[in-house]
Amino acid sequence: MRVFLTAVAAVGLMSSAALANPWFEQGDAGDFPAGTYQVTQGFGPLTTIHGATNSATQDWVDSYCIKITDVQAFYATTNSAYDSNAMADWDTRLFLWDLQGNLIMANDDTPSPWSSLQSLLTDPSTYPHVLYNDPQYIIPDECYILSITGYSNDAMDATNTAMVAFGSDFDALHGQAPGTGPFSHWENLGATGEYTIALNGCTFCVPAPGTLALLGFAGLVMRRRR
Ligand SMILES: [Ca+2]
Ligand SMILES: [Ca+2]
Ligand SMILES: [Ca+2]
Repeated sequence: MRVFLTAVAAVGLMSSAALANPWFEQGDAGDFPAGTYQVTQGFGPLTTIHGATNSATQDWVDSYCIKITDVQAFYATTNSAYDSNAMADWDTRLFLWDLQGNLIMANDDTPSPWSSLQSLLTDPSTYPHVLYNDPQYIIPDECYILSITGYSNDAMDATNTAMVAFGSDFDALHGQAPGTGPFSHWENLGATGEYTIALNGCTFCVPAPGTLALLGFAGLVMRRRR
């Protein structure tokens, strides 16, 4: 009986973990591409990323590796009106990159009806304006880099030209502006603060070893029960 209860407890733990799995910034996440990015580790849906940027420590950007599992359902937002799990009381920007540093999409401010200075990356049909974006670029079950920074920090090419023309429409979903070169560095200025990015259609970049051990343990216990 004790073995059976242990198995039930282990499965119950996995179920609750699958419902909502946060990632908490470990130390300071790198800024990509000049620094590294932080590799999220865990099991099940990745639903929130909690962290902070801080101008006092020159921490202008935090970048995380995530895996997008459901392209249609995918979103990342700091706007609590869009997802009540999101949090940021400052003017955020979100960027999504592939691992080679090619820009997938970027947004500064959430469009109507959730209008706010916080940001939203999701299906292009959500936006009244999509500028230079190719929504076919996300490949299911591939890893991408999600960067959070603040207005008016820009991603720059090697000639110090902003890769995204946010000023042409802050509420739009943007791709890379025509005529700009590959991602080189950040401008490194602007708003910073604490944040919770709410996510959907994502999982962790790599499965956490501890979680795999738990799965193995549960399987062992259930086999012994038979
Ligand atoms: Ca940070
Ligand atoms: Ca950082
Ligand atoms: Ca903004």
